[in-house]
Amino acid sequence: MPTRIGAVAIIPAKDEAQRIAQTVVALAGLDVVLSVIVIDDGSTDNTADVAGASGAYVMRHPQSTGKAGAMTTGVEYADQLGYDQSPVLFADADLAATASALVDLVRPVLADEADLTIATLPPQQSAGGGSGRVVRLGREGIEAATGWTAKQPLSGQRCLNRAALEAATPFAPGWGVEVGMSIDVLRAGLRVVEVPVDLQHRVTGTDLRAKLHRAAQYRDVRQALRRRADR
Ligand SMILES: Nc1nc2c(ncn2[C@@H]2O[C@H](COP(=O)(O)OP(=O)(O)O)[C@@H](O)[C@H]2O)c(=O)[nH]1
Ligand SMILES: [Mg+2]
Repeated sequence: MPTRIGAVAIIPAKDEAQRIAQTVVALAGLDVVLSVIVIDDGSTDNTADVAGASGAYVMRHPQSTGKAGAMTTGVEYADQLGYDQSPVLFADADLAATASALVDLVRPVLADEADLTIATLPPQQSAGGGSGRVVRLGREGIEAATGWTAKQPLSGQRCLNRAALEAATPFAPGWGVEVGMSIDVLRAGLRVVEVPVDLQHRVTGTDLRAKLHRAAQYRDVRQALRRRADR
């Protein structure tokens, strides 16, 4: 059982061997992080080994189950480790050393000033290639469902207390998890707060892989919204 007050960090990761070590070490070094869990979701590189060697608890899916699937496994693993009452911090694997800034996301939840905090990122050092189509879909969908306008509706950097986690599960599949989570937690009447956090991640470019990523995001966000329509 945890003796300190803090959150358990959960990182869904696929093919992140280049960055996962720095991300794990940055999070593990925070006073407000009790433990770091990495769910390797069917990587074809050695993400799992690197994460384990960096001090994380690691669980590996032999096949990819999507981001939400990895997050669900992460929560189950946290519960098994005895963190079943602790807030949860979800962090993307590609934040590298900047992940240490996530302390700013955890503090308001520990202080009971918010039930769900969501990091908004500053302008990124490398330019992105997206048109913002998925961002708009997510923002407008959350707004239609709840009246709340998200600055960065797709941000995966989120800290939830147990009331918010209860409201947010089961997660919307795949890349719909963030938009579904915001709607479900708001509809439960809980406090959702966006917090600017000084983070840098790998910006998705304009190549075919990036376009496929955005297409998959669009499909999953739309599905999350459809399943929450008229409720
Ligand atoms: N579980 C799971 N996670 C993934 C998959 N693809 C990417 N990720 C992770 O999801 C997070 C966000 O992915 P990223 O490529 O940074 O997306 P972006 O920030 O939206 O451009 C990172 O931690 C990735 O390692 C996948 O197929 N399954
Ligand atoms: Mg990213």
